[in-house]
Amino acid sequence: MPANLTQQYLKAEEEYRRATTSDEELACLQVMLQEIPKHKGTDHLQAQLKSKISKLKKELTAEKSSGKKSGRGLRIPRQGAGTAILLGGPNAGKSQLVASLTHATPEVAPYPFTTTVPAPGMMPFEDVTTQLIDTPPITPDFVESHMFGLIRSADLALLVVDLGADDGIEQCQDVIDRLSTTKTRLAATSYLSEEDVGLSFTKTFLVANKIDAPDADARLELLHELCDFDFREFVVSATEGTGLEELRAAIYESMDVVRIYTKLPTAKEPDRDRPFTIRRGRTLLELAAQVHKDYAKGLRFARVWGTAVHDGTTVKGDYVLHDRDVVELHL
Ligand SMILES: Nc1nc2c(ncn2[C@@H]2O[C@H](COP(=O)(O)OP(=O)(O)O)[C@@H](O)[C@H]2O)c(=O)[nH]1
Ligand SMILES: [Mg+2]
Repeated sequence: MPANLTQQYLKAEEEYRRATTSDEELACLQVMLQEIPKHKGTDHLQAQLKSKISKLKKELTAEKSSGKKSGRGLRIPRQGAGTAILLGGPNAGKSQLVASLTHATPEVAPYPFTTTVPAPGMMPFEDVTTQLIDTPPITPDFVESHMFGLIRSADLALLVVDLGADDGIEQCQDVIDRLSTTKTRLAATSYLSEEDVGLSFTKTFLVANKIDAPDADARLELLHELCDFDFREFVVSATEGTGLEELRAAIYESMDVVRIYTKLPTAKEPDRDRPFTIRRGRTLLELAAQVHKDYAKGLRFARVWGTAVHDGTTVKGDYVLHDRDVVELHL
């Protein structure tokens, strides 16, 4: 990591990874280029940023003149606190997991390739929801090109291993191997490569599924012997529900957001039903912009009730929000 990267740079980098449109990507890269400290040590990174920007600009111009979107493929709009994408070989239980964790009803079947297109579902946790994306299997010879964009922009990947079949471990290793030949890879935490801004790593949990199946324990032991993953591991049964509540909480925590309840100055109580979620460490100004695009400009101050301040404290735009803050915006 080059020294002295500013907060703005790091924030733009994080948003670049999570961008779901070319316009968003371009805007983030431009901030990164503007914010990067200009010295010898960052020459390489500066050059990379410039070339990415000019490539994206060309793509966008081509898109505009041809009137059709480039081949970036499928984009699924973000919803809820964040996005986790399920990955794995055929029959690992990805669709069953999405069904068990959400109210979605994907097709679950005892034969491979039942899921043909990525499909989102919303997973509730306490009073918020997180988006889960069910996907077709990744195999050594095939992965849909639109999967890469989805994996890069996800906050978390769930790599599902089938403990119910002897080839489950191999199929899981195949997913890692297939991705390791591309610029979209899995890791214990999310980050962009220092040497190559195009090389992106998505935070991953290993989800060992079907622990209820005969010989599943032995396969789990074998998995530990054969693979030296550093992913956090969850052992579950999607059909029986074993381990799912721990997984659900960990998925939500990985989104790294805080919940904010907004309240009108005239109201006695905040809206407790649907909190806003915003990345941990972000400020009041960013919340205002999320509530309404005009609010960030018009914000004068806010009053906050929460754990970090005395009840009703008056704060400015730079106030860092805390989980479960009640915020009254004054415009
Ligand atoms: N025993 C057992 N079977 C499961 C479990 N989860 C999924 N399955 C079965 O595995 C098969 C494939 O599941 P599916 O969700 O379609 O797999 P996908 O291809 O990864 O989406 C189905 O027959 C499921 O009923 C589980 O936890 N335990
Ligand atoms: Mg499926």
